[in-house]
Amino acid sequence: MKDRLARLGIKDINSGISTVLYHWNGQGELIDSFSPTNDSRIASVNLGSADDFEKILSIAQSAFLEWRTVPAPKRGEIVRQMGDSFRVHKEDLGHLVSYEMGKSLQEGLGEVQEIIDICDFAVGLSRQLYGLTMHSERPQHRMYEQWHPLGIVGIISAFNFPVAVWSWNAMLAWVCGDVCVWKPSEKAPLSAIACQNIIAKVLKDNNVSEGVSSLIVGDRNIGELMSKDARVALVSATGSTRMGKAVAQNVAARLGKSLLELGGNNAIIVTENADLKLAVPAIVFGAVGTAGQRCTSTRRLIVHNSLKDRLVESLVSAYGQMKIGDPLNKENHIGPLIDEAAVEMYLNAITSALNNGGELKYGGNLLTNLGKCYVEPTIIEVKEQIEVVCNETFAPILYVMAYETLEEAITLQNAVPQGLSSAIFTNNMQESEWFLSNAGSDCGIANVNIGTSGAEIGGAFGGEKETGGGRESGSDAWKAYMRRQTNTINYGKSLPLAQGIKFDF
Ligand code: UN1
Repeated sequence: MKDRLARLGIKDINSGISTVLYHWNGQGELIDSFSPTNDSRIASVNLGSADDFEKILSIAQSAFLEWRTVPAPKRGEIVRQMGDSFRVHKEDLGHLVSYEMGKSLQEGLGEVQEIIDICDFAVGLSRQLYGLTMHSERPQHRMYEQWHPLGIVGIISAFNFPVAVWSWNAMLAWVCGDVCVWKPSEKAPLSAIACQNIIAKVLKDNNVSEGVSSLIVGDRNIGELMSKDARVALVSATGSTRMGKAVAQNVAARLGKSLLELGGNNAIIVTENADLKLAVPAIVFGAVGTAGQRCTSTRRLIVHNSLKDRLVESLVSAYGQMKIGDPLNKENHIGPLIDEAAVEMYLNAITSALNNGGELKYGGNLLTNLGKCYVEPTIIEVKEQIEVVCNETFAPILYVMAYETLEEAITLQNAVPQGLSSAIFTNNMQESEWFLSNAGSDCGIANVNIGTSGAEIGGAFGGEKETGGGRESGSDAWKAYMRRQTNTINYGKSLPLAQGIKFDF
């Protein structure tokens, strides 16, 4: 891993790695980045301080003045080079993500692939930042709209996707002409530093100011500074609902823009018309993938009464075949949770479910022989949607509930505060159309015969209610990173006023 870190520009791992830009070292305290895979310290990093934040913001501000004037397709060309560089570093960065965060190597590499894909998407987008034209009601007038860059985009990212979700924001923001200040999770700072190193080299090779991409590793104080600072035009935050509410309130108090991608509590409905050969692997992948630490992880299974016992039996048998252990070993499907605090939340949730009528069907134990953060994926059957089921616990716990009518199933699916992802397994067209209709799922993502996780970058990603309402990544999510300007041009010799108003002077 040392060689990989060195190739990603992460050296001096004992003396403290600078976590702000390259002119100075972070002035905040030194923190350690631990690998949950084997409980060992990987490196120490200097947190950025409030002073560092101030310096970064002024560099970002001046970088923006130049960057916004670079034609969008030329900005796209630089993002294209970034994508190429991520291709070169895919193996090393994928390994680091897996080692620092604990997800399986395949998932670590998959995350880097998402960066590469969003780069490609952004390159095409750089020639498609379209505005509409409208017909003016006034003669010899032309009316159209155009999209301009916003300014500084602050990105707050979470530990579970330490690099991909940043890239969804940053790559779009850059082709849109914005500059980015990134505060990654303190639980995975090295993956972020590696990305910043890759980006910085591409910017330098193109003589672009490094202020286009700034990184500051910091705690919630830096997040608070960012959300309260009127120079940060857009704060895009991914993480817990609690964090998102704090960010949203600070940003709203100054009437800034925020884009929130917060908690999910995603359900799969399995109807009596489902093909279980599709449903079982989708449920297993959704519930145990990334050890249940995706925003889109499947946390609830709502299954028709007639199938419940059979499905639970199949799941228990599939869970029994899952290999848990060092995520860097390709044989293993499930790695550890991020830290001991996460393990505690896993245990608390299970205790709460069992104390409130839940019945343990699989798992529930710590795997201390593997390390401090390894847990068994767990299945708990509940009779009704008790409180713990309505909360998002970032752990591989699947709650199973039975239903009788589809109406009941959809009501259960929607009866949680979060609204990110959802799925139905059915081969019945009426059931799937109902689920996708305005009276169906209330989530930002609704799938048929596909699980809740594993969203592609081409679609707009995000959800409703406590998930925060923001949309990132594909489709027209780019509009959140730009400001719309409506332009009316009079090429005539008179000044007809709108709404037929006339002055008689
Ligand atoms: C997240 O967990 O924050 O849907 C993002 C997925 C991923 C994105 C998850 N592509 O699984």
